[in-house]
Amino acid sequence: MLIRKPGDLRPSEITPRNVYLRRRDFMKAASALAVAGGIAIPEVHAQGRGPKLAVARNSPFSTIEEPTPYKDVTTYNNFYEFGTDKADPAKHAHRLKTRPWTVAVEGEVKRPKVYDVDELLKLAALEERIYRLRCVEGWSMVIPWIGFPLAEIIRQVEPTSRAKFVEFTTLYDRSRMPFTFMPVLDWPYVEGLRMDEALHPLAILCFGLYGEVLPNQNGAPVRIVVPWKYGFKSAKSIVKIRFTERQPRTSWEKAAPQEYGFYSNVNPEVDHPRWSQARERRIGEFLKRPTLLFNGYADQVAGLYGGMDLRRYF
Ligand SMILES: Nc1nc2c(c(=O)[nH]1)N[C@H]1C(S)=C(S)[C@@H](COP(=O)(O)O)O[C@H]1N2
Ligand SMILES: [Mo]
Repeated sequence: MLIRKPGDLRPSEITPRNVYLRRRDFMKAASALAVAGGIAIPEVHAQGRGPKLAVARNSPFSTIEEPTPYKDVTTYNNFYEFGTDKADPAKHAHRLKTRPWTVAVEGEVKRPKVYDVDELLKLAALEERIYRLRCVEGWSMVIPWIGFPLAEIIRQVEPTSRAKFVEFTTLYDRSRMPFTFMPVLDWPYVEGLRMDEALHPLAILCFGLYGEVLPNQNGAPVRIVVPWKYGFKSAKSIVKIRFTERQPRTSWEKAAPQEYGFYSNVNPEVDHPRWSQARERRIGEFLKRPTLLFNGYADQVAGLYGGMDLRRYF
């Protein structure tokens, strides 16, 4: 087994897709051998079901960690509009209608625009980014996302000098989202980033995973992925992107301000008031592993928070 030292994403860990593919071939060969020898090794990259999404280029930002199996990525989800159980989104999200779909980009910008999602999809070259996603509840996954930097769309709409934050509003459709009848959160689900966070090259607008369009339960047709923050910052099924002068009030902050801060950077040293954040369980693994500062992306993002007290701005 490959034992890795916990640490930051090092240049040696930045794997071009050809290496990832070679590793995949190796795994295939290994499982074929194992089958020949009578030992069953589960297919690492199970086939999905969605339409394919072509990836234009390799990303230098991918981790070489083994991706979590497709089945787990698409059946163990948080998407409270479809229920609070991990299995609920996969059961109920087929009710979401993802076309036609528009995303309004507005607020403190010189060129506000309502984008059709298919137009948005073509705005920049799609890349595969294999990122860790770490949920505040203590589990984590490694997912081959498909998207492009959020910065690409920010550039297009030309934010004014007053734009200090970006607010993401997600779909609120009572007729298709059965759990929005329950006051679990103040719907619609709203998340936010500071402008420099949104402009960071690791933050992506995401349309797919595992080479296919996003399954509904993972936030179709468009979501964000912000890999150094707890999973809830990665808002799904986005309908509005608004640039603001004031820090947006997010759904989770409204629900429990002492538990969920605006920043919510993954930080093993800052506990959630009800549990420790020091360790996490990678889905599919038995033993817990230490959680890394900024989810392992400290080399790239720590500079955004220079001089900030991360216990206060949690
Ligand atoms: N609209 C919306 N977005 C959401 C959520 C949600 O409940 N509603 N859950 C968040 C949480 S808590 C996590 S951990 C991630 C999970 O993403 P995944 O199911 O694709 O792994 O989505 C985030 N985005
Ligand atoms: Mo989460």
